[in-house]
Amino acid sequence: MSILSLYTENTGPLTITCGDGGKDGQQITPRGTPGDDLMLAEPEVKTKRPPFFKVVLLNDDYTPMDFVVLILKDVFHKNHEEAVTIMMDIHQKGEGVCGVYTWDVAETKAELVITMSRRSEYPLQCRVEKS
Ligand code: TYC
Repeated sequence: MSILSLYTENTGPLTITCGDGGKDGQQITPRGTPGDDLMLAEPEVKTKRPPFFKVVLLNDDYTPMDFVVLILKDVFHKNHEEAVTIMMDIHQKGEGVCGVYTWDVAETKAELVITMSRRSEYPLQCRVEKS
């Protein structure tokens, strides 16, 4: 049994044991450079995209339009035109998506909407749903 040391591009030195080809206990260091035939195939690394969540604002009869526009600008970083368009969409259709984020960001923005609304004594509601 011999030891063969190889270098992989990303993970650096890699030592594998071989059934033959070298005296027992002898270290074989190939002269290979990354990219040639001596390179070992990298183990397949499975990456997963994080799940995304929509923050949905709901219409009601009491929250002033200006306040919803302010929320859309301050919390969701919309410009004035986008904020007015989204607010009118929610006003007409009953609800609308303000943005899509990872869980922590979506949850924080939804909490901020509720905190700001209650402080101003408006009943504005929002929910977070899987995208
Ligand atoms: N319907 C509200 C009004 O007429 C405005 C409004 C828009 C409220 C969007 C909530 O999410 C909302 N004052």
